[in-house]
Amino acid sequence: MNLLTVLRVRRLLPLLLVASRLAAQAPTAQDSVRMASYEPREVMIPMRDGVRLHTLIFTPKSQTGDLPIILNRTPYGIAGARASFGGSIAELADEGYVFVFQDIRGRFTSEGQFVMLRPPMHRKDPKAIDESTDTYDTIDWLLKNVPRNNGRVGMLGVSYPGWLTVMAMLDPHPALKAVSPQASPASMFLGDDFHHNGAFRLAYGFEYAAMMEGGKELTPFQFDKADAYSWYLGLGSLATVNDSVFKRSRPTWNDFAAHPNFDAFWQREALMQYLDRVTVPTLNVAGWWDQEDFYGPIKIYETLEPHDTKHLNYLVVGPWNHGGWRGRSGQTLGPLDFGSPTAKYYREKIEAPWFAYWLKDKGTLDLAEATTFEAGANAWRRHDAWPPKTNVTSRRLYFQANGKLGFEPPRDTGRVFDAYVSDPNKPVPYRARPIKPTFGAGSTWSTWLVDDQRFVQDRPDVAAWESAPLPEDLVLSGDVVAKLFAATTGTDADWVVKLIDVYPEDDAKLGGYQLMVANDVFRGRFRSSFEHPQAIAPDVPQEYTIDLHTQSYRFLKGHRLRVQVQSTWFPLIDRNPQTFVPNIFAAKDADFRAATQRVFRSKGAASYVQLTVQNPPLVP
Ligand code: PG9
Repeated sequence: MNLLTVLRVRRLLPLLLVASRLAAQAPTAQDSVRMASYEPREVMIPMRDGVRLHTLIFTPKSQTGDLPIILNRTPYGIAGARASFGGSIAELADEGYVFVFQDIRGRFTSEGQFVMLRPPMHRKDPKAIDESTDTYDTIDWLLKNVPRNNGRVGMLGVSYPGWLTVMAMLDPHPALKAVSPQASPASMFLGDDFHHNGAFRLAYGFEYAAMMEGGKELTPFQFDKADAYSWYLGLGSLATVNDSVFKRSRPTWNDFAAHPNFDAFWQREALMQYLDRVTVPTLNVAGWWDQEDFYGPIKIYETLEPHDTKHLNYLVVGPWNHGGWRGRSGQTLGPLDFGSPTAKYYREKIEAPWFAYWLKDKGTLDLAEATTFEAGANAWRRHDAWPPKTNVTSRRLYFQANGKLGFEPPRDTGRVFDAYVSDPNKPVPYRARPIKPTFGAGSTWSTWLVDDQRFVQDRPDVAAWESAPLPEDLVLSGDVVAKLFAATTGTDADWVVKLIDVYPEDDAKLGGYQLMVANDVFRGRFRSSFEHPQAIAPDVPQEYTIDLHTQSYRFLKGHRLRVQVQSTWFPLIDRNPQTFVPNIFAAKDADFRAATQRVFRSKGAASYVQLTVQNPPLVP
């Protein structure tokens, strides 16, 4: 593929790389001036094992004194890096740094072999190479070979580049003085791109492996159907994928199929075990509606926190989708308007001063431990801990009779439940059909989390409970957890829980809109252990705890709260056959069977969503 084609494909990829995010937006005159004010130099930097990595070094044409270096490493290609000066890193570019962009091992024109999320090995084997040692070697080379650097390096990246930033901070080069891992995954089995609570994220996992391991360039998978839902359903059992599509050409797919449980493969990949100290000032960044990696950045912050004796670990969460803070304004997301350009605010008021403080000794650091954007109130909040420890109360939102939802615990006794039939051969779509491909031309994947959930409200295989209109604002500020007492007539089941804000019918813009505020899926076979799945005893109610993560969100007076429960979410999540088989990737078509799901709501078996509510709510 020639360079022009590569650039075109890359422009079409949604939200992958700092540079490609920018390339989608037409540069303003000011952007063009900024882009032209940096001079690129292309080098191959040698690593300790002789492999050379393709790197672009941009220096300001009018550099006057020594400058710090800001490093971005990526698997997505650096050819379009210059465009990022126009927008996604404009505020940093105005501050003045030497910017370095690098293709990691085996990607584009870098030498060596690419390994998906190459596990850190250097602590066990001092001779091993990994992304941590590659970053170390790169920094060492830059300090010696970039004229007029001030000896300090900062690093940032979104998603895979965010994960690479975490790798850099594990055992950092002494010159690494500040890092910002943004939307970095932390565990691909427990909560990020590839699985959530053991449920396989089919569309993302399949299309990502197809694109990343189809050669060095990024080529989105070509569907021969307009509706990806129909295409994925037409595959039947995933056992056919290698024969009919990949022909064993995608190592990452083969790993999915060979490791259906949280075994040594996924355990080695999970970051938490490596985060045993805060080595560098760390600015963790996440988006409330991140469709790819929300578990990761929160988990990384939380895992580092007990080690943060010097107060160097910070958190920022805004009203963004995956990488939305690198988009030009961040005032809107899908139909939502947050009343101010939140992404610009973050870059100007938080990120740029943060790096200038640590890398240039500029200014003072006026950053709260955690800064969150409270959607609904549309205001930034400063916290001295996240989740907040003070002024919050835990409240249970119970599933009640006649589809009602409320804070009063159920009084009914006996076998009281709501039921639906879940058929994996007719799964509930995760968004309105036709569903477009995840990557490539026309993709709308990046905003699916803010889709109106009314499109499934009348389906018989989606159960729902809804509150009366709120008499006053209700502010979530912290953790959200669902507790389900549920039974299936099958021997395995998925449980999807969505917490929804229902706008009043007379809302001028979004009348009746059903906005997801928190959600997740839990694969029932893993209820006792992610390592050792077990069949579910048919018809026996079990208690499921489903982490719906954390939120800072104001349900406004007059809005209603709604909870939806369903057992398929396709093709976001692969189909659970609902018949226990050792490995779902090897299931037979005949294993996929309809089952009746019962969600209990009695005094002794109450199902509810536990909210952390701010008390009293701050004035908006
Ligand atoms: N969410 C993407 C990803 C990160 C790490 C591994 C696989 C995928 C990304 O946007 O980079």
